[in-house]
Amino acid sequence: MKKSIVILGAGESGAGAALLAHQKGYDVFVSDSTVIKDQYKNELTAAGISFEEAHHSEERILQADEIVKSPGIPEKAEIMKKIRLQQIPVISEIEFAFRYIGNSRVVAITGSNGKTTTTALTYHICRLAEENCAMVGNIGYSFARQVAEDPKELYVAEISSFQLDDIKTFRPNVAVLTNITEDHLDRYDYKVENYIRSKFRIAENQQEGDVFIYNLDDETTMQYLTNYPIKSTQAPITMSKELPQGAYLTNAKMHLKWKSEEMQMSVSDFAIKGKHNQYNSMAASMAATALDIRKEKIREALQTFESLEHRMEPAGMIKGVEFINDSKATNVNSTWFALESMTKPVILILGGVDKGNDYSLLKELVKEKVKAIVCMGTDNRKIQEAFGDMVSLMLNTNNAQEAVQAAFHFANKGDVVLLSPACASFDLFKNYEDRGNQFKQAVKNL
Ligand code: UMA
Ligand code: ADP
Repeated sequence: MKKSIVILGAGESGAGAALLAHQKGYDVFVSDSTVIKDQYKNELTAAGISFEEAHHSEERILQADEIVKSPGIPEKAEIMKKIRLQQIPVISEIEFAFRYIGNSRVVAITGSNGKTTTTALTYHICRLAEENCAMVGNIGYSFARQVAEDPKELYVAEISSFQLDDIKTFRPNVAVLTNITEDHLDRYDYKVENYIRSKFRIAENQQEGDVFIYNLDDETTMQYLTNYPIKSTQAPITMSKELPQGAYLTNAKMHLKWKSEEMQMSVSDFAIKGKHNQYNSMAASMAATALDIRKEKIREALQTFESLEHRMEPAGMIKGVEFINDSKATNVNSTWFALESMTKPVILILGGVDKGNDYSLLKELVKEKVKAIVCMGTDNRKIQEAFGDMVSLMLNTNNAQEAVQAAFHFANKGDVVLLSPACASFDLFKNYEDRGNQFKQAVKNL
């Protein structure tokens, strides 16, 4: 008899998993608690996959041999509680995709910040080196869909903690942990240890011949590293000392050392700027080196990589006031790096959905660099409490147009208006892209 699999959630992840499961001969049923987007519904219909929408029919779901859970579904969802009670095996979509990759290799990149940039840069290097590769995962394109529709010899995968939560055998040849700072605590019972454990699972199934890249300068990573048994070869990155093996940066020069290979490159040749991007460039170069990609290719790729939309993206200059769109900064740490890289007085647009933020981490930089804060969210109390006594100019707004106009009003020639909200966007916007786009449009409207 065919093994029956239920896919929970019919977004990008669920639709991809359904296509792969169907192709591999499972008896597939897809269930989504809300109305499924047309794009995915059409795909499922065309493939002849049965599905339901706007509710989860418990009886049918609880008969499954195995469940593939979409990453956005929390454990506290009623249906998940019942599935756990019945002890039905649950896996994530990346685990399911991994089952069918054959001999292909995987570079998996996780961390609280810098995942997308490091993934896109690693992929850029791999493509330039003419690897047969694809970029998948949290970046927006389902790993399972790629495996079903266009399998490759190498997958460069951005992996979120949600996706790691239900892995069993997922074993990347190269794993990257960019850094760990508090994020998504709402999904981890507000216990940072749970979130940290989930991040370290990226290396859980690795073996000796695999490579684990992590940031020696990241306090949390270093504090917890020895708590987890890691069998793979470690390749740290750092800006604080020289290393016999790994990547380090001293006197504005990156050094890569791996086996008998050595490479040096001036950071002024990196296409993407800022200290955080130097870390991302080191991590991506180290990952490429671990894949045996030639240093000439790495060098060329680092020089030609274009920065990504909504991440410290230049959004215009009006009457000498510069505008920067860092809408992707959805937690305090990423806003810290954005502020750290500022060299002009800043009008900061902050706010949105707070995921348990500790704003005290920003206080020193705010005191030093920020002359006004424009709050853009439905509930701005925490921001006002945190910075009210150090920034005299503060204003509440509840849309991008108002926020940009207020920020421009506060700004003088030579200042910079920085949208780096430290919060998720769902109170006022569809997602961070929508927030960034509305910000850019509002700048154009000035
Ligand atoms: N749903 C149910 N039952 C529930 C709750 C939700 O059926 O109880 C349904 C929803 O109605 C919806 C579907 O589940 O139709 C959505 O699933 P999802 O939220 O997992 O979203 P996908 O479209 O499958 O996208 C997911 C990732 N989303 C999340 O982790 C929230 C995407 O990352 C990823 O690109 C995609 O898989 C492919 O791998 C997005 C993201 O926001 C970009 N990630 C977070 C982040 O980066 O901070 C982790
Ligand atoms: P992620 O995919 O993990 O959210 P991104 O590469 O999209 O990360 O970057 C999101 C934001 O985080 C950027 O706009 C930038 O402000 C900040 N950021 C990027 N890389 C790092 C890093 N290595 N350390 C800290 N912050 C970073």
